[in-house]
Amino acid sequence: MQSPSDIVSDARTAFAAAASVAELEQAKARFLGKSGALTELLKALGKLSAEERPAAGVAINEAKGTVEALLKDRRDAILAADLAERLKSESVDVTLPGRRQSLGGLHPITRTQSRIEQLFGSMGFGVASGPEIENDFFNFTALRMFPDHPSRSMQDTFYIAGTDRVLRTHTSPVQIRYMRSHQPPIRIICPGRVYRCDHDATHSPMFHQVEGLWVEEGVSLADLKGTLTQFLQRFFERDDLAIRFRPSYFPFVEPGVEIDMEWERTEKGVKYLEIGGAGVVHPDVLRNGGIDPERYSGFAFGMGLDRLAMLRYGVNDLRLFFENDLAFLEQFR
Ligand code: 2NM
Repeated sequence: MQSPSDIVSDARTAFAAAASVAELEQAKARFLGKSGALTELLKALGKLSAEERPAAGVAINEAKGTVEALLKDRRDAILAADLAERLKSESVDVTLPGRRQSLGGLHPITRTQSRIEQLFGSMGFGVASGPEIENDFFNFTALRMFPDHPSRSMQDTFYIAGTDRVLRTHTSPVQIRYMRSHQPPIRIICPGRVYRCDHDATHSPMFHQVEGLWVEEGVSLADLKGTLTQFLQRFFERDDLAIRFRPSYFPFVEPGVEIDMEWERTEKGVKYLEIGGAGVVHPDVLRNGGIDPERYSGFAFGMGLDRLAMLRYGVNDLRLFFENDLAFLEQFR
């Protein structure tokens, strides 16, 4: 059996060799555990004579105290080293430059739509929306666009083969749907995506329209001109912007007009640019919307939302809006 001082010396060596708290616990068991060296010595005390026992007991207890102190010192040292290591590896260099957050922004078409909704909203118009995949009735027939109408041709419209479904070619079907679920007074605009087979600098197969509808007793072409003049002058922020109506034909209105706005003012006069169409809603169209044309009348109009955005922002190619090139879009943030 080892002497208490040999055990202390062994423990000192073993604890110093332990590299982790787990290894230290294993080393501790060899000396202080149930069958550890010091425990065995204590058990053997009973075999000593009465004279030898007190001195041996004191020596063993002193050795036990020393081993426990060595153990605590080593555990503290290992924990301190672990902490220092973690502080080193997990430290943050606060002098490094930060990561930049890039700010998103609304698409110019979205901004234009919001501005249009806000301006018409201030004149009492609500916003209505409806499906982009329409059926023949709502997109064409209800609007008096009969089977031989040219805009129904395969060259103009995206049909869904084997069905009567079409990608809506205008937002007028929203207005038909709205009339069928609401009675006058009706005052709405319908902004949204529409689809036509067309693609060049000024046409995209998907583009945006804003249509409007006001149905109430006594609504006339004069109300139409007042409303659109107000809207365009406020949209372009020019109180003197000239607006002109030219007689035109659309199957869903009678009479119908093209809406022109001032483009250039020279000595010779005003040059105009066409920006939409409008008219007094045809009695048959009101009837298709479930509204009595003997009692009510109304006007409707349609404008290209993308065209309005191009004019307002000075963009000369419509396709730029749909390419999603950030170098272009970032200019509108
Ligand atoms: C236009 C021109 C003229 C129009 C008509 C209707 C409806 F559904 F009320 F009959 N919505 N939009 C209309 C009238 C649209 O766009 C060039």
